[in-house]
Amino acid sequence: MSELNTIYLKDYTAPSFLIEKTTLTFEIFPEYTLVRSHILFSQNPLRTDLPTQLDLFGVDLEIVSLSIDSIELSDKHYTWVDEVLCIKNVPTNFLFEAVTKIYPDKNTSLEGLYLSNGMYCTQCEAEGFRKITFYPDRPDVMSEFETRIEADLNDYPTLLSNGNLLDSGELENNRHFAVWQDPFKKPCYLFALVAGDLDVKEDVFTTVEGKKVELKIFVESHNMHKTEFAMQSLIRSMKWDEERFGRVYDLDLFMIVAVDHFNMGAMENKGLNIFNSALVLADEATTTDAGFERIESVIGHEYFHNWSGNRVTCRDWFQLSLKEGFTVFRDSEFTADLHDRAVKRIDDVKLLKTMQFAEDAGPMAHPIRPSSYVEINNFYTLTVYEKGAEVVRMLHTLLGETTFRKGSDLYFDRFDGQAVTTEDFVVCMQEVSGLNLDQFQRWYNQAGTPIVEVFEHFDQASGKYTLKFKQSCPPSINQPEKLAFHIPIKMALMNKADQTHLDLTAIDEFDMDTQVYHLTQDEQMITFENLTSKPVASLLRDFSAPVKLVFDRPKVEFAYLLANDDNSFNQFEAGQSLMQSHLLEQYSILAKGGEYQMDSDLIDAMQSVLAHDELSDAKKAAILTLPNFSYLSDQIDQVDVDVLLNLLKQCKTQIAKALEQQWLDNFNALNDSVEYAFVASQVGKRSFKALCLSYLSYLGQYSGLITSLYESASNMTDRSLALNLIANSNNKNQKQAINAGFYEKWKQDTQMVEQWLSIQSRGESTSIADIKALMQHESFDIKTPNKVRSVIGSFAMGNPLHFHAKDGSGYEFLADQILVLNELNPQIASRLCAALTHFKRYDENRKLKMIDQLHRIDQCKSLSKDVKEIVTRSLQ
Ligand code: 0A1
Ligand code: ZN
Repeated sequence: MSELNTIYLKDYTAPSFLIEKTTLTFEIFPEYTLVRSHILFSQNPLRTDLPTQLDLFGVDLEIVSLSIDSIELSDKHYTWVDEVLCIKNVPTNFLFEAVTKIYPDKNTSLEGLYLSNGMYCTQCEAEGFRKITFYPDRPDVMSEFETRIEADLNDYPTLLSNGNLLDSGELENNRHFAVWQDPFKKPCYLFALVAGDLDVKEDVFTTVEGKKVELKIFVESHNMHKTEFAMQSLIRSMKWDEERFGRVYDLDLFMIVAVDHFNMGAMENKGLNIFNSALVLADEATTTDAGFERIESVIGHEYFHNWSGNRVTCRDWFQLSLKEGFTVFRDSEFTADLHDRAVKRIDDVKLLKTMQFAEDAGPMAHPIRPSSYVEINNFYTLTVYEKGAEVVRMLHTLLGETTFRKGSDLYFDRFDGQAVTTEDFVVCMQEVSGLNLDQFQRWYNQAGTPIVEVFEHFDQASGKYTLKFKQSCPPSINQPEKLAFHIPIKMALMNKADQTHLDLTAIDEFDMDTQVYHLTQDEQMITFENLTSKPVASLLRDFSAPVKLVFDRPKVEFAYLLANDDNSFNQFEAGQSLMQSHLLEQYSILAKGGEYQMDSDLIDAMQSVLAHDELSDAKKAAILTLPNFSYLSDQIDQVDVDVLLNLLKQCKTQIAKALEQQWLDNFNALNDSVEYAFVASQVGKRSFKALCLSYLSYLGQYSGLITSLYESASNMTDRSLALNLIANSNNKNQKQAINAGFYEKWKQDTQMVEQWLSIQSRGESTSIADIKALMQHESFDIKTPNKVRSVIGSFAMGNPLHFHAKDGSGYEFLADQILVLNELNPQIASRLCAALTHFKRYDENRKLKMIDQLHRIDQCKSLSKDVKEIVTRSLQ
């Protein structure tokens, strides 16, 4: 990566200057925005070298004037090279002022200040503030902010920023102003500003301390009817954080603004969260169950950041998982407490195993605390977020809820108002528990998914049972060797005769309180004596560590655990293991030209799940779903895409046939007409119903059932299920008619159009030509990330049949789009590259074609550092 400037964690130095206060004025005019900054700097007392050089970041700014202590600087007094404005010989304490001009209407990167449907809004994390004004744009420089906004009264009646409204009023020329003050010190990545013509949904939350907090959700007026769910989600989040984490809200006001143009899901700016509209706006007619759950969890996630991220923030961007891993853990617990804990765990682990494990095995593998980066935006990854949350979850598993809560209280108390590191977090957990977590820290510094191999042996004659664990971790880029991890293995040994658990009290390294076995060595062994029969081991319960468990055991044991394990998650895992071993066996047969053959034991096991009277509908749906294409391709060396897709199709068809009557009976029984509600029992029913119909759809004769579900659907979950199945079908005319009808009915609703585009792009019968046609549709816009994700992203990640077309046309198409987006929005372009970087997984022909496209992208002269970093790492 020679041409790229790499930033290293080891080079961290404390800032030279700190800030007492930042005062900003934004004068918004149609052609440009004038930003006046007034910043009080003082030398950092921690810097014993007494620095006199001020380094500020600035990108795409037009300088009108710069001054220090009211003395104007000419260009002789500073240099401005590669984003850094450098002023030499500054005093110890001084006032820095800058007037800069920016052009939000030309800002397609959606970082800094930009326009979305005529509304001004900001996105500053990670390094967007430097596109607003010159500033020490790093999270360990924290300041109070006072912000004045001036704009036209008619076009921008709503003027918002962080904190509390201090003043507002009218100005000449039909303009007006508002002044906001945020009393909490914060880094500039948490700064936000909004100016627009918005309606507001209001409510009040009374904290446990009796303080009334005003809650406001700002949206374009035509979206007001879609704000109630977000408001109730916010109220639930505030209450939950008080009860479960003892965290109380601190300002008098909490605001959310919905914007249509947003690179990510949402942003936790202090007191003024900005959300991608798709993650706030909801109602029964347009939002699926999955959509409601997502919105509730993201509202929670951003709200929880008020403590885990804002009150206690990150020292530098290498520590990103400090706030993100912890906050994802918190939002996941929120969902689990409110809904179905087992199903939430299953969903989270599925995401981890299908997507994060692939990241950990690919060219972008990095520890949850990376040691270097070129573009920090490339590190908002599944590893930092989801694996980061798993690492926090392991601490929770090791400590137990009560001690973990003590650790979290200590962390918030000790570091309130500071910018800290992941070590600071772990040390709090260590102090409250007395556990030595030195080895545990390796989870923060070593990339890759550890493999835990298990070997068991039972000797009937002596009644001796041994269980041996062996851990290893494959090499990653820059980390050829890994040291042993501290792996919590939650376990039980089940006595087959009466389904009781063996008493594990006497086992070394086993903690009875948490039911956790501590695996810390490369190899460890457990021995039991005096057993009359071989126990059935239920290992890694609740997926207690993000590892690959390899345990070659008889299939009958999986079937036993599927029927009897009292750990819901492991019951699910047993089912998945049975399906996976069948599919992998059949894959090798098909790959050698053989014929597919269904395994009757698998059908029996599925049948018993269907007949199980203690399993909820949601659990049945989860257990009976086959591992997906993406997960399976990771288990196969150089997968032949055609063989795997063909295998999945045949297997699903056989399952559909063998259990046809059950799918049909269950579908009919579940397809009732109760009034829609987003509650766990109904959500479970609908997900099981969806699975039944999906299997039936493989039999061909059920298209009538699918269309009638589409026509009679009273909610978006059913409607989108039917639409998905129709998108897979080859009946072109019917498909076209339904799609056209859908669009006509819903074209005014942005979220519906986005879902409609995405469903079509994932459809098995949607070719590249169809995708190109969708991009010509009036609803598509390449400058809107949601539309890009709906069409191009869904195609690349969710339409393997056509994306992996043998002639490479899918890859070429994606590379074309990446090159266009590279100029408009590098963040989005770089995210799309991921689909090309896993070429090592695929057969030789596809692999070479993907590499060709990566080279083609690499040749672009104006490649952004976002895309360059990904492409360079992949081709290394
Ligand atoms: N902190 C936000 C995620 C976020 C990150 C970067 C963004 O723009 C580049 C926007 C949002 C979260 O975790 O929700
Ligand atoms: Zn977050």
